[in-house]
Amino acid sequence: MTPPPITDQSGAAVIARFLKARGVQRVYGLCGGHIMPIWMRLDAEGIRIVDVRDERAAVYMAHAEAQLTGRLGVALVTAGPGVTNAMTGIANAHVARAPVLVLSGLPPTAQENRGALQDIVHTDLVRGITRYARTVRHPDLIPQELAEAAARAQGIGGEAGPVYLDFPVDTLRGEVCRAVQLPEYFSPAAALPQPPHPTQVQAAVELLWSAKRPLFISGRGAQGAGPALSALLSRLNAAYLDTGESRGLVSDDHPSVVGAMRGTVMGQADLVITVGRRLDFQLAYGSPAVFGDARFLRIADCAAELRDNRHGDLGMLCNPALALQAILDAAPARAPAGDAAWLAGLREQHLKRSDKLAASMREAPAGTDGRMHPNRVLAALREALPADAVVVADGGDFLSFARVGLPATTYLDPGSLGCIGVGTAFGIAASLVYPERTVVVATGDGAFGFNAMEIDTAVRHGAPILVVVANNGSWAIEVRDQQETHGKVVGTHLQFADHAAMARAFNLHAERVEQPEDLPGAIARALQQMAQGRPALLDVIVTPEAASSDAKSGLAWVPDLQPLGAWNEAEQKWRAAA
Ligand SMILES: Cc1ncc(C[n+]2csc(CCOP(=O)(O)OP(=O)(O)O)c2C)c(N)n1
Repeated sequence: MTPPPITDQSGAAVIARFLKARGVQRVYGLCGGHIMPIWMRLDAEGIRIVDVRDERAAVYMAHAEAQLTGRLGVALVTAGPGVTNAMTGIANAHVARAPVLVLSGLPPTAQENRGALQDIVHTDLVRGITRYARTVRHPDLIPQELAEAAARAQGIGGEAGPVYLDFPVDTLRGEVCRAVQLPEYFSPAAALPQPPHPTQVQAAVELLWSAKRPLFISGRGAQGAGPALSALLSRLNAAYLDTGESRGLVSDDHPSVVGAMRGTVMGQADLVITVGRRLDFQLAYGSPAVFGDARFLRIADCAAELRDNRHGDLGMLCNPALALQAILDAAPARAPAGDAAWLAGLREQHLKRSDKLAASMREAPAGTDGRMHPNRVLAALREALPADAVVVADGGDFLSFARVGLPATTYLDPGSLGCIGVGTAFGIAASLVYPERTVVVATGDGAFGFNAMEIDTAVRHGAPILVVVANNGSWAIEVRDQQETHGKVVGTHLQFADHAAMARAFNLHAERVEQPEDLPGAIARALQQMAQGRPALLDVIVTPEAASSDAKSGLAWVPDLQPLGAWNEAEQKWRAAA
């Protein structure tokens, strides 16, 4: 008996047409019977299927694409283990508030709850980590459910984030009534402009122009606000800190950029302005123990970035780019109130520290084991990479070194879920989104292992990324925590495995590097191969003895009140004093 055909009016065909109409160019997925109708219809519509080796990677890639482009990222995973494998990726997109649509299948309705192959209630599993999670049991509901899911993912009427839909196979094969295929479901939903309220703009102007030491901190929600933010920083003599969520938004050359003085400026500011940024663990939860009696101005388009931990003196629920522009327009003639000498002093120290770091990285000493310092790898990459290279950082200690040591205008990392293992998948998506740019994935050997198999996807899909594995034969940041906190090392050593041999097995250009002087040549050869469209991997042996700032700050041992040791102590004192 042959299965029924997947017609032009089938549920699967309508899903593919919907995605095409919404401008989706790529769907990341791993095949299976329960989603085959959608898979084949995507191909028929000319949507590129990027077939991966683990569903988790498919969602990571959709997430990276969404974060890089601001558009919907789409992953297609099969029923049962396809969905459970995808869940870490969905959780990561949830925490990152990335607009990702995850699609899956289910056994046919007539077999529901009878012990069918891969029969499990997916929506129960993903509900807590999605903005919308539904099973679509009738073909006629498909257009409106897709439109609703896409709108929720993009934060229209709520907070952006992942959404999930699945379809019993008979729904995919069944025909969708033409009458319900309304054009309005297929045309992209217009995001609301969300302008700020004029009264709040005026209040913000008063706050901003009364501050002597204003500090702006940007995050995810600041996308598109770069020009207005840069102009406002100059108008106010304000200091600026970026975060991993918004690297590249303000040029490193801007006199307000003081990233190397993070701790100092957080303690000195008298007004902190968050632009689309949560006051999460990376910002000491906005605690007065760290920020003193600074006032807060929160500007965001969603609740999570508006009043998490601190409501502040003013919270503006609106589009942050529009808010900053409105503030600029409302105060055309005012001289800056910000203390120019304060800012200039911070900037000078920032530049000094940054130069000192760059110089020390080039000469960082080897460990007592004779193996090179991870900063030597980063210094060599700094020399060789073009200015517009996309950097993906991943790992424990190595992520921490790379975050500060490898400047980039476009940057991705595991984010505040601490979701290590995203590196290769994020890199592949970045390379597909920006085929003309160099993409480098700087990863620890532990982090690389999670989705190492995706190097195969990179080769098959012509994503010429450079994966640099900092191979220290361990989960080093955890080793150090065990040594220092518990006096014993257990279950945290890996092999100094030959990742280059593994990569060659999948047809990458690959080399192992053990001496710092061999790095420039190896990187140059890798870049040459990448220019021919071939991904490359460098397996660089580094010492596990180099302690990163994250290791020294106490992040690894998870203090009780604050994420870092010093902040924890400050918080204890502050609470005790009350
Ligand atoms: C999925 C996941 N598992 C475990 C952890 C805990 N963890 C954080 S950093 C780290 C070590 C990473 O090791 P590696 O990538 O080799 O980098 P290194 O510290 O050696 O530079 C671990 C296990 C995590 N954050 N995420």
